[in-house]
Amino acid sequence: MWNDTIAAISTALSEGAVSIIRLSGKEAVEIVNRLFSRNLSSFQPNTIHYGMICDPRSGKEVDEVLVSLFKAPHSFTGEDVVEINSHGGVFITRKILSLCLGAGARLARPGEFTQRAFLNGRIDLTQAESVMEMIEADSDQAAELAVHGIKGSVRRLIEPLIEDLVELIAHIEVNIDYPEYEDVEQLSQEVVLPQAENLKKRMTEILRKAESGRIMKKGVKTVILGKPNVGKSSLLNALLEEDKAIVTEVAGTTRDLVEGTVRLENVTLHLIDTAGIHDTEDRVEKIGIEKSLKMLEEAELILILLDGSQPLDEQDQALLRLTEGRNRILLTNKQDLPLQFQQGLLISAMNQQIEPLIEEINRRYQLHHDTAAQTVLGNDRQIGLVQKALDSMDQAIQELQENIELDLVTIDFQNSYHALKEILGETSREDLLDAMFSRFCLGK
Ligand SMILES: Nc1nc2c(ncn2[C@@H]2O[C@H](COP(=O)(O)OP(=O)(O)OP(=O)(O)O)[C@@H](O)[C@H]2O)c(=O)[nH]1
Ligand SMILES: [Mg+2]
Repeated sequence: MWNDTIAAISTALSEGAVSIIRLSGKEAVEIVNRLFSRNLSSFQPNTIHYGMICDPRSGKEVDEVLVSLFKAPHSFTGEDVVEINSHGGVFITRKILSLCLGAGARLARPGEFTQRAFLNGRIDLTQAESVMEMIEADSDQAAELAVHGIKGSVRRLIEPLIEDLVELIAHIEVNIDYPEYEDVEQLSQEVVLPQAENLKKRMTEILRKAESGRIMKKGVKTVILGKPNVGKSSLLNALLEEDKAIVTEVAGTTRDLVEGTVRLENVTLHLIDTAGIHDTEDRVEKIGIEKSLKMLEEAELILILLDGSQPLDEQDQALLRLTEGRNRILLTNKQDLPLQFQQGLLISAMNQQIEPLIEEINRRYQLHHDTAAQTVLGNDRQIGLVQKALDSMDQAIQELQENIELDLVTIDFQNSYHALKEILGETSREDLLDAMFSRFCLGK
């Protein structure tokens, strides 16, 4: 518990119908009592009271307000919380806050209410993160993910894994510490291996869904690649349905990267049109080509454009080799002209005939799109920690297969366990010890 009582304006600082000034801490009630026309101490918790805020120094009435009262531990932060609903002017809201500060409160740091809620055990770390994500949500999907997170969906996902791991680790440790104890089954590598594999499978599945969720949230970095004049900028414009990039019949028109974002049915693409890749002595073009190749490294989807009206040449072949094995779509452009060959899908960028490409992209991301709806893990921190837990589990599995002693393998189980606990913001060994001493009745 903290000794100081914090205060802050909880609503956006702009003109509106109402503003909320929130206080949390031991003295929240006392501080507001110094400003409020009524005595909150005599009221029941979870009640709202009408009255006036007065400046204690001048005695003047400042605003007509509604004050909500919450008592520890049944409040957002787990402490006494008082919320003053004032009229929504910027001046008046600031004035009431400054009166609260003058009466003994300290200005809260950003996120401090949520931090106290976490430190007081009202919410776990994933719920605190979800509060932040809800505030930042910019789509239905992001908001839905956040609201489930606030209600503890990440805990419900991770906790069963933690429990099974605790059980396993405790069992191994009891075997090691009390080899003579007969009531507890003596574990062997063969018995433990399937359990470890089962845990690995569950973690992998969680990560697979999270990856889909991440792709859906962030969009896909998509690079349009091809030699000069094949129609890359025309394709960008067709996808964006606007004339964003300059198109001319001159080879080497695009010298720098041109970007745009398009939302298709199943995925959002962050498109990058690049300088046509070929050998050139032109200094500006050369820099553009270097940028194109750099973008290629980071690309998550590559659209390779070929000019169907010209024979496939060595430059095209070089690009095909360069992108071998990547997530790419081959496109033969200028299908309106007599075709010399066809590779991949036929389109005409100039005439906006790109349906086959759009269909293919939607098809490719269909699964991610559907899976994303089941995603629970919201952010990179959580995903990184599940990955860490999985890496340790992989290590453990490898050791089990090599028949390494369980007292060594268990170190990897513990690492895996700690990573999962960290997701929830808990790092103590306490529940491991609890499990050891309570689940196994050792009579000691
Ligand atoms: N007939 C036909 N011409 C096209 C098509 N797509 C693009 N073009 C033409 O091809 C020429 C080059 O198009 P751009 O889109 O500038 O090609 P680019 O690949 O961006 O070229 P650089 O930026 O120079 O690398 C222009 O004259 C376009 O009008 C198409 O589908 N059919
Ligand atoms: Mg171009």
